[in-house]
Amino acid sequence: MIKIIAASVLLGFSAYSKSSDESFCPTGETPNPSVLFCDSFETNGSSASDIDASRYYDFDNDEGDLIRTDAEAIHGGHAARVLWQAGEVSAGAFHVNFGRSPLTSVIQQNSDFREIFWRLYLKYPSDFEGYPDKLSRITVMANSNWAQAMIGHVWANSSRRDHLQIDPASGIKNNQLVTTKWNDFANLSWLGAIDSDVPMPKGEWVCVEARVKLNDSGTTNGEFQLYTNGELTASKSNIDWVGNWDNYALNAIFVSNYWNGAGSPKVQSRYIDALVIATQRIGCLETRKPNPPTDVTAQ
Ligand SMILES: [Ca+2]
Ligand SMILES: [Ca+2]
Repeated sequence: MIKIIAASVLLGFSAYSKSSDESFCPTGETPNPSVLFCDSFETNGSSASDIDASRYYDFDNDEGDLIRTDAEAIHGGHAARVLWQAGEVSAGAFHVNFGRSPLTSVIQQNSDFREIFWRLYLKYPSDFEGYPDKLSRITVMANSNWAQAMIGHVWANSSRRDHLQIDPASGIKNNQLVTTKWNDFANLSWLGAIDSDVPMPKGEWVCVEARVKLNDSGTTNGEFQLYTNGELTASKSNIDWVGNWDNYALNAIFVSNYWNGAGSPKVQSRYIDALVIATQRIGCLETRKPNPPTDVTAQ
């Protein structure tokens, strides 16, 4: 009897301490094979305020400003805090590789993914001034020099900054890779941005999910969608992401905190939580589900 109790306590403790990611995550209690990666910032690096950089291929902690905080969270008790000083442009970034890649990939490194969903929660405090440009992107890393075969940007419209937009770009021309390095703007083709239908609110957590499906070889049936709090808010179809080039497929996601031009107008922070990368629609946390209507009168 004592042994049974001890065993069940250990099991319970083990399951609890393994991870505090969402249950469908690879380290969650009931992993879903469609989920490739999660970080709810519930585990830390060498100190409690260090983000667990070992989860990432590349992690720029903004000289110690991009940290794990318990001041805000939509899932669990912690989130990532991004801190801009006045005039600061770059406030850190992190980057996950997955699938087959010319770079180091530790997540299903033998698989080519042609359709990926990624979701994060973003919060601007109500007194946040302005909007930074960058948020996240998916890309195909095409060689060891970080040439990109395509990029699916999720970032702010530079002239309507409270609106995120999906902004697809291709590094393929005549079925050949023409980019030679990271952000090789001289050789990228811009395929036409679409703004989100809704402005980005402040003072609350917002569920931001995007989907990219590469075109089938030699056709123009690529897709790019943005969902805000679970609703489709931008969509683009008939995208020729990569022609019939197929040396690699979708294999990296970046979260970037970058403010073009003069940088942030003041010292301020935004928060990021509950990042998930999957091959199927992820959706939002239960806490984001709208309450049932209370003003309905039975007829
Ligand atoms: Ca969290
Ligand atoms: Ca900073």
